[in-house]
Amino acid sequence: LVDGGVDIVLFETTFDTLNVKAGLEAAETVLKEKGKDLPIMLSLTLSAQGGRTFSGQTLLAFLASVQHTNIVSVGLNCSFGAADMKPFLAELAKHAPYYISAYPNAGLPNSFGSYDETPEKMAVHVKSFIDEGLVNILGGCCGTTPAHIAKYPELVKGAKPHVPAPRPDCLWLSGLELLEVKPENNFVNVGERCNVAGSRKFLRLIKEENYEEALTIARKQVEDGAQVIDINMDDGMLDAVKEMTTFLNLIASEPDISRVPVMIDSSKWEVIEKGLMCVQGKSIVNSISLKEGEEVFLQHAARIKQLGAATVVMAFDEKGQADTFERKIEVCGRAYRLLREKVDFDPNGIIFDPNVLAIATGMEEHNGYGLDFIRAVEWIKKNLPGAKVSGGVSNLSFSFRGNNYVREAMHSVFLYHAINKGMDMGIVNPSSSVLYEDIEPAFRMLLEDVILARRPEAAEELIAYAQNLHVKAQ
Ligand code: THG
Repeated sequence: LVDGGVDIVLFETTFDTLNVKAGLEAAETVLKEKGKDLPIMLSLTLSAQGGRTFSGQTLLAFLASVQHTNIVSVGLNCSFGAADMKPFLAELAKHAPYYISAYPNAGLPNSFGSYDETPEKMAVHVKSFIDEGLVNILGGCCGTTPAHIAKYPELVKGAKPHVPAPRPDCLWLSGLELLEVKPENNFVNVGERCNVAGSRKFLRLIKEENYEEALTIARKQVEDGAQVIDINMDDGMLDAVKEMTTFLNLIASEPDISRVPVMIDSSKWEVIEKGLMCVQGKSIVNSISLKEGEEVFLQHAARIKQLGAATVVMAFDEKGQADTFERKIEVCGRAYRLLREKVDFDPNGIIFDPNVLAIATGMEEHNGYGLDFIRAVEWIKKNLPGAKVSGGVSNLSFSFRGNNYVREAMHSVFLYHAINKGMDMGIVNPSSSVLYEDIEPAFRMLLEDVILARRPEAAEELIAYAQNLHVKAQ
């Protein structure tokens, strides 16, 4: 098409977002190759009423999925007649930061499958799109004729064109539904249990290829309140690319799970890239870092941007994992500057993970890890505009494995303080039930002493307390 001399590239009657994303990526690649800067238009068709795409997304979830592309317009075609299209067009017009197009059918099909809305009738509906400032570009789809289109010039005379909505200034994620990560919304829970390294049960089910039951783990997390689910298939005995793509494809056909965005968790780049190619929503990559230097880091970031995901950036560089406050802010600050200056990565999609490390392990040098994380959260939120902060909360209590009450209480006290400093999201066990307010005050004080490193003896006291609790429980 480009070689043939088209002026605009239009994706129309689109019904599957993953397909659209692949097409948009192809268009971007070809245009770059040919050195052309043609506008790209995108037009969706919707399934019946309800206003979802055929692949099940709401319009807002769809907008999040294509947010990374440089389309000039988005709109609706086919699906309904103009009258039934209007509420969905209005929703797009309200939220999409693009020009809006509409080319409806001539009404709904009759029992013979043809369309019989007259040019006069259709013009009345189209006029209301124009009068309400919903559109910039108009046309006709099935059943429309030159006589239908000939009505339009009269209608648009003197009309005000639609003004695109501003770009969102928060992080948009999506599965079948939109998830907006912004301060007014609460802390975002990312479910940790679909992780072969973090759940013995999940590992066993994946090894046995019992995907049906593995899906129930994902489903339960969403039921328990997970707003994103982390998926990790990194295990020496598994083909991680195969397991990740299999599981993501299975989730895609379970609407009660794929309602939420996914976080693709792997230390292998290939798993991340192949995983991204399975998801229609706007997902999170977990993770990239400066571990292998700037070149690889930027190459991965550019590819993530092109595939349309947000990304977790671990505080890790060529020297290793950042464990102190100073190291955490050094690495995060450097990564932020690189992402902004070298790849123009959307700052809202940069999610720093300043490393939640185990505390009260018996090693004195670990005692400051909780506080150093919380201080890093505060620094990132103050100094790196737009960036989000996340962390693997259950890491904090690794030395209390088997003692779930103590672990959960530690997590809730830790989160209370970290969220207070601006932590946006965390990888957690969503079925955890210990609330900060319900922890017995003396115990809570001890936990605060440990987590905020207020007294050097506190860690030993917590270890003794936990052992005592454990003995009592037995
Ligand atoms: N940062 C980022 N990603 C991460 C982590 C992080 N991904 C993995 C991990 N850390 C977060 N996920 C988990 C998942 C489970 C546990 C801890 C962290 C966990 N599991 C129980 C255990 O090991 O005791 C499992 C018990 C069982 O088998 O059921 O604690 O920090 N970006």
